[in-house]
Amino acid sequence: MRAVEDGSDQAGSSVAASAPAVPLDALAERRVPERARGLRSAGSGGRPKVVVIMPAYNAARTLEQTYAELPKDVVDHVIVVDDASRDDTVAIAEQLGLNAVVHVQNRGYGGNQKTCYLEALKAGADIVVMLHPDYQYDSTKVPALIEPILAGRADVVLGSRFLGEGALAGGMPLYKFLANRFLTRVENAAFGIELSELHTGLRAYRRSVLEALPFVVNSEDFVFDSQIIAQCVYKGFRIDEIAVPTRYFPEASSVNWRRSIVYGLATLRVVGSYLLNRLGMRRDSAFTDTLADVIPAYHWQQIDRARGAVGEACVAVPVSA
Ligand SMILES: Nc1nc2c(ncn2[C@@H]2O[C@H](COP(=O)(O)OP(=O)(O)O)[C@@H](O)[C@H]2O)c(=O)[nH]1
Ligand SMILES: [Mg+2]
Repeated sequence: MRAVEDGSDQAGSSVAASAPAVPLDALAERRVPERARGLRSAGSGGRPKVVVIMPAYNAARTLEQTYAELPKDVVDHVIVVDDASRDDTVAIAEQLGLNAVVHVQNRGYGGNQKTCYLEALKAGADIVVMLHPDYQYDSTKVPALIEPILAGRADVVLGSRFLGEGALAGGMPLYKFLANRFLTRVENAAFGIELSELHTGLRAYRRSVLEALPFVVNSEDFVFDSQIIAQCVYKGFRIDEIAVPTRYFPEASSVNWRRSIVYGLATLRVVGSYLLNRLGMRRDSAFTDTLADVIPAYHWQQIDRARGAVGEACVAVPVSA
């Protein structure tokens, strides 16, 4: 277990001291993935390394069950980031033998994901799967979730609660159902995509997607999820989806209607900002920067070195927005 103060990994200074220096012009380079390319072997058994990250907050009662159902044969590593929970989330993670990173202060769901992705990249992930540890999503679907990335057909895959059996059947409250449908429709129209759900807590990202996005400048709150989708679309990454059953029960949902409204309005603002940037009326660095542009060289070196050891190739080419 390690403690981090601000989402930035404080551990491993001795490792960094021995790290090879990265040329400054390489840091400034815009890194864009060679999308059509498949992934090189890196995980166990000669396949890409799959790292599951769980942004946890008061997940003690559901973490074990969520982890138990994860197909271990396709998952190489699990990282739990605890956002200063008030329950035994960290103790449970340790009992399960999971790599736990613990914030010293509560930062919020977006802040939690920032730590999750930085840790996963430093751990050498080729594919990063975000899974909420609240047992809401069927984690047995992870192999199907990563398949489009492995096959080279997609860069991001979302586990949709609106395909298949449907979210209402799984117990999603009607107001969340309607709000989700409305927001997804607005986003689809603005982004020029056709997906059934953009607000899911089960997602898979190709490594190079996370490297290409300045996600650490995003919100510390729930709207992080909408921002990262808008950034993916802006940079031309291909987003696919699969059906994932959902389960609603008290521990699986802490977001009440008031926070949902804040989230909805913030998402509409993200859509507006995307459109202004797309139409050339504004130029926000949140859409144009890469991860290397916004994090200290200390952290980028660790990420860069982890990819150099295992990951897919990145080539310096103009962004196709
Ligand atoms: N870091 C952090 N995570 C939170 C907070 N509140 C909820 N979460 C996490 O955010 C995720 C989504 O929240 P949840 O209440 O399940 O939303 P819903 O299922 O969409 O209604 C869950 O994994 C929670 O653990 C918070 O204040 N901080
Ligand atoms: Mg939930």
